[in-house]
Amino acid sequence: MDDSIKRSYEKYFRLNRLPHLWCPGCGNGIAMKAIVMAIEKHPELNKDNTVIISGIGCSSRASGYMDFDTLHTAHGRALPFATGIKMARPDLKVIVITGDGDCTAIGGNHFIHTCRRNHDLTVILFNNNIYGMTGGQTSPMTPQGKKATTTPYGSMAHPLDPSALAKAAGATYVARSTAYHVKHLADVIEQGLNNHGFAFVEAIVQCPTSYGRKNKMGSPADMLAWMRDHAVMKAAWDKMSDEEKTGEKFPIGVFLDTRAAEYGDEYNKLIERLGGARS
Ligand SMILES: Cc1ncc(C[n+]2csc(CCOP(=O)(O)OP(=O)(O)O)c2C)c(N)n1
Repeated sequence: MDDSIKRSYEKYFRLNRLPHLWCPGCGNGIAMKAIVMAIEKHPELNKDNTVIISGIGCSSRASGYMDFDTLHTAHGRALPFATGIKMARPDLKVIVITGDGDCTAIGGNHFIHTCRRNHDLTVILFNNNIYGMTGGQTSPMTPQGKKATTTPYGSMAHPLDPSALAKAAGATYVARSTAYHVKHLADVIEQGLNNHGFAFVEAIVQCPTSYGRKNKMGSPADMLAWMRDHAVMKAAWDKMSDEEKTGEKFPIGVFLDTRAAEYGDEYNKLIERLGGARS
């Protein structure tokens, strides 16, 4: 292969599983690449000490393409699997890839309580605002007024903000970025990997097929331009008035970066106090 077109991240992918099943122009590949960019920059992480766990959905197919130890689990249940792996093998870095339906609908209760216990996990939610895999039904994160197959006149409900929920529930690192802001997305994922506790990153990705087409958002490039034009860095967002915050603008950046007792550490302390040894 010509050196100029050699791809530097190939070692992280199962090339025999490609091409992927995502639609042309889907943003999931961008978010998946941002994860390996963050892993590549991390001095201690490699394919042998990093586990990637996903639920079910288009986004969750990423674990099948990534050449790590991976688990493609059940819909909404990636976090219980990840918790089990982390408790059994605290030496491993456990990354979870999930979708907006997977994480906040069927998996919503697991999400709340895994945040609450502050398990040392890095969760990346690929938010395409819709149930992509099953044909475009409304998810809890579909914005009000946007169309889906189950809300042909526009969703009536207020969308769930998983960053606010993660903060309230007890996560210790919370950030958001988009498929347009690739470098920023990789950076916040990297920071999440460095957090000792529950790290949550929302990656906004375009679904041109099920979401964009229904809502007349144009081509995949148009959807990326929409992210560029509507995302506001948190520092600027914090200075905006309430009137300026109305409409479709949304903040990106780090919303929380703190420390709190991590569940596995507390478990170890208990074992020590009781005079036992953790296997
Ligand atoms: C227990 C269970 N219920 C429902 C389904 C059907 N199902 C598969 S993927 C999915 C929604 C996926 O949406 P999301 O998590 O937003 O991921 P996306 O496909 O958009 O990446 C549903 C409802 C399932 N596989 N298992």
